[in-house]
Order: sequence, then structure tokens, then C-alpha cells
Amino acid sequence: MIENRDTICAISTPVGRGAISLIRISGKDSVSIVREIFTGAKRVEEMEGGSIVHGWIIDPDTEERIDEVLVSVFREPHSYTGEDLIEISTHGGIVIPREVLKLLAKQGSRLAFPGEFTRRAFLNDKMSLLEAEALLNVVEAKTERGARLAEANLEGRLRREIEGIKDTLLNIKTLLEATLDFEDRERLEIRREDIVNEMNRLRERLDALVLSYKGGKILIQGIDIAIVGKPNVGKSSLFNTILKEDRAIVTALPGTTRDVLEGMVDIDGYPVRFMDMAGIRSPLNEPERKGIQRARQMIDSADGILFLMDISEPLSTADRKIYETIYRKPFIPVMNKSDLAHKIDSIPFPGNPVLVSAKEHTGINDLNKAVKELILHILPYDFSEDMVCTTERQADGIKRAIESIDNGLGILHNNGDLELTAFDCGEAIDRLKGLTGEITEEEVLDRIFSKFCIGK
Ligand SMILES: Nc1nc2c(ncn2[C@@H]2O[C@H](COP(=O)(O)OP(=O)(O)OP(=O)(O)O)[C@@H](O)[C@H]2O)c(=O)[nH]1
Ligand SMILES: [Mg+2]
Repeated sequence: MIENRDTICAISTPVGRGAISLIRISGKDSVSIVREIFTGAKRVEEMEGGSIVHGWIIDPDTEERIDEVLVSVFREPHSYTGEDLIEISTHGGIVIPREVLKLLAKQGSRLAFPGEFTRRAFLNDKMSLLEAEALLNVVEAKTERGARLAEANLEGRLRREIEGIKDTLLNIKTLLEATLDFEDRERLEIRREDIVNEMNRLRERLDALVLSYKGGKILIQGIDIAIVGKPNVGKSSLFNTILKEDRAIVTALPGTTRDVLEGMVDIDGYPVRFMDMAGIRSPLNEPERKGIQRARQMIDSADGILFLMDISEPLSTADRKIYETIYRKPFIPVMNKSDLAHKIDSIPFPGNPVLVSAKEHTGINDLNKAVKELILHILPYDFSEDMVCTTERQADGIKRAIESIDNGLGILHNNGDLELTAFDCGEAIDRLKGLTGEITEEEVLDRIFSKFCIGK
């Protein structure tokens, strides 16, 4: 996309029901455009930055009053985008905000692309790419824990760590380049060891960040847990009980569920996505065959499994077969229908079975506890929420910087040319700059900002 700085507008609140709708206009002509359609206690062009005024949106062609509004004016560079920016709060609904938008377009403002306001904020140095991604995470976060993490990154925590590492790399590079002119061999050798140590420390910090992504992903996007078992063991019943909603169809007929249903629950601050699916057996017909195929795909992609069995029936070959397909994943054996007479007293699988009754809603606390343990088991060893990267782009960028550092270290170990190590440090710095957005590629920007909604 070409970076032209024309004036853009969009509805920034969700369209539809809601008391208020917020329309944003950003760009050099914001003030002159809004001036044409607004009449109020003060003229927009006379308003100070950061001030707000009450008035009316008027269709300049018919002089008809469209809506009673509040208009806030922010002046370049003290605005979200860094440009002249106006926010119009109109009444909610679908009709009025769209009408105002149409008037703005008629006056020469263009409809914004997804994420275009934030993209301009980035281009005007209002935030780094890491903070733009954190902003997206704030919106995506499903639990308080995830939101806190996103807020910390929005506030610059991850960027400061990356910048700290980048500065140290720059010092090393400068030192290496200075050492090139150095004649005294002995001192040069001392430095070589110092530099190796310093680079190893940086590598450890970057490694920790890459590892943290697994946790960041779980905290922001959630962890996927598939409810797996043979038909009729009570998967859909348990799914409904966990979600506290009557979502999935439950019948006494084996083979009821065909589609995959998913629902999100907050377990101790971790967003957990449970998936109900078809029971695994030899399918009786085409719809069931397709359902089981989907269930198998979900088993493959899930982070963890609830392996559901029916305690009121003896364990069967079908249960054992299912175990064969899930045992490579982290799983929890769950015995359902514990309200009925027990026909299983032990299982030939590892793990402590959790006893539940989806019907009587018992054992759910124990199940939640087991799920939390499973999450802690999936999270990287030593995971702390202090310093976490949350997007694949961040993890990949850091991995690439580590590669450059490793190349440089390899050269130092083999007593190679210091100039080459200096070059690798420079490359690592550039890769970190790509991460923060100091070095940008259009394609990367397109990818990041297209994930935003229109009006953000
Ligand atoms: N007594 C008792 N019955 C249960 C319990 N959980 C489920 N059921 C019954 O078991 C039958 C099957 O329940 P579902 O939840 O549909 O089982 P499912 O595993 O989703 O079955 P499919 O979708 O066919 O694979 C229904 O008649 C439920 O009422 C339970 O904890 N106790
Ligand atoms: Mg079902």
C-alpha cells in the first residue's frame, strides 16, 4: 500500500446496537472537512487541541440536522495518529453513523483501511511495531491475565528489552571495530573472551524470549483442549456443563455430535477453548464419517486432550484404541457418569483419572484443577509473565537475530576474523530493528495492520 497522507475516516465503535458511536477522522484536512458539516457552540477550526464541543452534524446541501453530537479535536502531533484528528460521538445504531460517514466522504475524506489509524501512529513514531501488536493483543485478550500481559507490552516492556539488547550489540560491534585497529595482541585476546561472554548473555536473554512465546500464545489466544472419547460417553454433556450453557445437542443415541463445537472458559486467568466433537468409532454413515474425520483433525491440532470414558460401562477395546491416538498429547483421563454404579476401578493408562458427572455437575472443580496443571505442564519450564513475546512474528524475528549472534560466536570460537563477527552483530541489530519497526518492509506492515479492525 502506498503511504499517502490523505484524510481518512471510519466508525471506530462496533456498528449496531449501542448508545454511542464514535467516528474518527485523521489527516491534514480533518478540520476543514468537519467544519463543513458541523455547527456548534464553537467552530472546529477555533478549537484548541484536546477540547470538546457540543453541536449538530448538518448536511450542507439540504441544511438538514442529521444528529446531535460531541466533537473532540486533537492537533498534530498530539493525537493518536500524530496528525490532526477529530472524533465525533454520534448516537448509536446503524443509520446515523453511516449517514455522517457519507457526509465526510462527500467532503473529501476517504474510508480508512483496517488498522490504518494505528499504521499512521506507527509511521509518525507514536509507537513501535511491538506496541502496535500489543494493542491488537489487548483487543484479542480473553482473560485478565492475557490483558495484563498485553498492557505491559503496550506500555513498552518488550520494546525496552529488545532495545537494551540492541544497544549492547551495538557496543560490542563498536568494540570489535575498534579492536581491528589494535596492535597489542594480548589485550585483544582478553577482549575476545569478554565479548564471547557478553554475546552469550545476550543470546540467553533472546532465547528466553523465544521460549516465552509458547506462554504468550496461550495467554493471548488461548489453549485448545479437545474432549475425546467413544460415542455416548457424555462429551457433549460435559462440554455443556463446563460452559454452563446448553450449547451442544445431547441424546441417548450414540453418534449424536458431528460438527466440532467450541467454547471458551477462563480457568484461573488462562483462556481455555474446549472442543466437543464426534465420538470416535467405525462410522455408520457418511455424515458420521465426516464428523469423525474432523474430530481427528482437532485431536492433531489441540494442545491438550480430555480423554473421556464412561465409568458405568466396562472399559472396551474402543477406549483402548482411542488411547492409542491421543497418548502423545498431554491428556487427562476423565471418568464420566460417576453418578451411576462404577464398572471400572482402574485404567491401564497413565495419569490420575478425574471422576465427574456431567449430569449431576460434580467433579468439575477437580477437572478445572487438572486442566490448570495440564496448562502449567504445557507452558515452558520456568515461564514467568515478566517478559513475554506474544506473536509469531516476534518469535521468528528473535530467532533470526540469534542466528546472526551464533554465526558471530562461531567465528570468535574459531579465532576467525573479528571483522566478520562485527558484521554478524550488525546483522543481528538490523534483525532486531525489523522487530521494532525501525527497519520496515511494506509487506510486514500490511500483514500486521490488516489484522486490526476498521477504525482502529
Ligand atoms: N447418568 C448419567 N448420564 C449421562 C452423564 N453424562 C451424559 N449422560 C447421558 O449419556 C447420553 C449421551 O450423552 P452425550 O453428552 O450426548 O454423549 P456424547 O459423548 O456427546 O455422544 P456422541 O455425541 O454421540 O458421541 C445422554 O443420554 C446423556 O444424558 C452423566 O454424567 N451421568
Ligand atoms: Mg456429543
